[in-house]
Amino acid sequence: MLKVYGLKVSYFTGKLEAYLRYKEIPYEFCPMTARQFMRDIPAKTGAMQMPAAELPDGRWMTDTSPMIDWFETQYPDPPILPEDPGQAFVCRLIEDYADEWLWRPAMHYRWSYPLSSKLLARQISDVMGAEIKAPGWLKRRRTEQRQKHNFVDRDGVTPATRAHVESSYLRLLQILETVFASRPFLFGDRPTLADIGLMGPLLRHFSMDPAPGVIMRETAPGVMEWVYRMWNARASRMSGGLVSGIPDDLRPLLREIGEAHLEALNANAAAWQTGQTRHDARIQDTDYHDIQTSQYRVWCLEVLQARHAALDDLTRASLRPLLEAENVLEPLLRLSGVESGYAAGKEAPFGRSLPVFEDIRS
Ligand SMILES: N[C@@H](CCC(=O)N[C@@H](CS)C(=O)NCC(=O)O)C(=O)O
Repeated sequence: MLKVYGLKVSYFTGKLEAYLRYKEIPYEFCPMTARQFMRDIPAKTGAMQMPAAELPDGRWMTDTSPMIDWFETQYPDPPILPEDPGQAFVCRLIEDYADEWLWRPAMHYRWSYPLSSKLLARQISDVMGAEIKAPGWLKRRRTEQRQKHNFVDRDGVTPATRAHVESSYLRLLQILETVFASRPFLFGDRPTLADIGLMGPLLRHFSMDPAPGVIMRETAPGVMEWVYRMWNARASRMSGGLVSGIPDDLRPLLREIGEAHLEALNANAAAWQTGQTRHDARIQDTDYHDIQTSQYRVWCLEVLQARHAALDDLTRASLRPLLEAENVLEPLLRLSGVESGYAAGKEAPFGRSLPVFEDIRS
């Protein structure tokens, strides 16, 4: 059987599990130990990251976006991407925003608030550190320090940016609360890749962690309901269809993707092109400083541009007014010649994968 190595509190493990459960692809969940995370998994996949999966034929995979694309080739029915290529492209934008942009508020809410960080440090170190011979309090303290240092302090979250980081989450809740008041999933009566992508941050962090969880329960119960509806969704029990086109209530989400996520991808890619390992970014009038430049995220922009270029002329033309009006098209196409140099990118999810951040300090 397929084996999935990860943690029950992990962002990307949650995204992959939501997908496998929905598609009813059987798998065995294997809690990841520190030794596997730091030694065995990087040796198999090239990246110290979770989840990683081992196929029954012995091949290893990592990186949820190409993994899901590969699973779709093996289990095509029902497809997770809408048949309408315009909707499918918007799903890709939402997945990328969920994977890369929402990471910062998710990590901030988890590791900046002691209410969350004490609980999560215990949950993580109890599983990952089970084999490490050290006092529990020390393992928990090191977990808390490592995560806050790498994913909050070194990711541009400061007293000056904190309000903006949090406003991203609060805006998303408002947008989605409106969407789920009128239909069960983002594009209609059944899930698509957009729902799966959002499960990473919304299931494993925002709904489950104490600090953002209480905000979701109190201000966006419809989103909380969607989280568990998605977790319980099974393709064989779904009969509904999708809406046609891009519903108007998704426009504010597209605007957020254009103004926040694509701006961040552009600042990162521009820094990559000029060889800066850390960079600044101005996002929705907030100045972020000293963010780690990520080769992986250059690849994200390269892939989104390539997907947009690969759309048929009619679809590209019909999406254009919407993408222009919501400030998506200009930042999507701003940089030409985006080249991540991710040599094994075409082999993903197999081959040597790239982690999102390469400079992680323990
Ligand atoms: N692009 C990867 C990202 C995976 C990822 O970043 N996973 C996080 C945990 S949810 C991780 O392992 N981060 C490295 C670390 O914590 O050191 C994917 O989609 O699977």
